[in-house]
Amino acid sequence: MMSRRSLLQAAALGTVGTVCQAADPPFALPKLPYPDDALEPYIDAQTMQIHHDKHHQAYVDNLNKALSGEPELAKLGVEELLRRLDTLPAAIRTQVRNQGGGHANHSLFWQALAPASKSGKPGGQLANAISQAFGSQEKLEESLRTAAAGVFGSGWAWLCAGQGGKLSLETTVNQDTPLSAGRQPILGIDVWEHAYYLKYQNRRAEYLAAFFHVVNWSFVSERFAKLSA
Ligand code: MN3
Repeated sequence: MMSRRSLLQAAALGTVGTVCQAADPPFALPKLPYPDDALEPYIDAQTMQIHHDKHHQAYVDNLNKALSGEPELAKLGVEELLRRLDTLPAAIRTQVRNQGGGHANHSLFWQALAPASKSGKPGGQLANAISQAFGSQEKLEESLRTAAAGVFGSGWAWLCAGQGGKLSLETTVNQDTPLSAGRQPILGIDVWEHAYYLKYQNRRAEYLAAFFHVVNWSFVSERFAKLSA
């Protein structure tokens, strides 16, 4: 470790080039785990491109802007910020709720999708929990579709893992997340029109039927197992 004095001397000599380099913003857009067109024909490439590269990027940029004066809070990470939404400074709370919610919700959304050939089935613990809570995978999907179809305006339908590995369904409006209510989402269905309008226009039910062809059940199963451990 250089002393402050020798650091200043080194800087003066031009040997420390990184002293004044601006830090990277705390939040970054995650890469899609598959190509834009991997979910065709169920979710089209153009929708994926705009949804990820434009919409999700905007949530990340706006969250970074909102947290630019709060480096200590930014270090907590987006999920922890959303869990403690009620305790955040009023000046940033709404932006964390909307932009941070958008960032966290979409980060989970991409991971919980996969090309139809790799969609698979719920495994192990999750398969058991589904038959206990819903009777069958078909009934779970039907309940999720019904919940998602019933969201008025923009929002999400969620499958959540609760205490003792219990499953529950819920819906949220805008970019609200179950995290802020102390629950842990393992699969989310985005029912904002930007998620489906190019291909399905007003036919949300068709999008919802297509959605279940491209769920990454091995990801959702692993997430559930980790959270229930
Ligand atoms: Mn979206």
